Amino acid sequence: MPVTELLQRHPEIWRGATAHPFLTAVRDGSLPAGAFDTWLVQDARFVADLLRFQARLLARAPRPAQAVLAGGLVALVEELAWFEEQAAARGLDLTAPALPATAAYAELLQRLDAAEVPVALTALWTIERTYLDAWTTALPGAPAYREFVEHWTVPGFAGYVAGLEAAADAVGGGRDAVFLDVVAAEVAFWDMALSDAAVQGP
Ligand code: HMH
Repeated sequence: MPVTELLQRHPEIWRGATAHPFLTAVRDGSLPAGAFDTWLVQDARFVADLLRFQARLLARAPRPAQAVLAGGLVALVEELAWFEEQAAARGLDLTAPALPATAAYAELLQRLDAAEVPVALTALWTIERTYLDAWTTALPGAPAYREFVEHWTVPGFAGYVAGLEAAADAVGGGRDAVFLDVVAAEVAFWDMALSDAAVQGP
């Protein structure tokens, strides 16, 4: 099954991850700065976890998938530097501990090291396609958050997601179970940012 068929098979679950209240609040500007900051700090951790997962996946990926995975790794390293700049500009501490949803997502990625390549590639495509569609929902984004909305909606990122789709399809990806696991982790991640009382204060 082509991986994009998963989106049609699970439309409501997909909507939950890509039209989440976090994103509509990024669009209309009603998102509290504390919720955004929580997301930013936790997402920087997630990207570091993703970089490790993807590096290990590259090491065992078939030849045709290597170029897109390697290109993605370089982009993730640049993204980490970008997160560091954004955090510094906002006065955020990137060494803050992982919140439960971030830790659970890291555990999912670690479990996927033991999954066969088609499953792991389906997971990676789902991870990135979620962000492409989610931030597209937030377009054009309130001025305070616009740079972030643009980051994950530029043509280059859409092209990367298309490359991952081709790589997953070439090895017979399109597995429901891992798709659902990743989408659930994405919903939990947005939920975490909205509900982090410690950052939002009283
Ligand atoms: C939680 N999912 C999450 N963070 C990200 N940065 C992406 C996906 C895309 O890399």
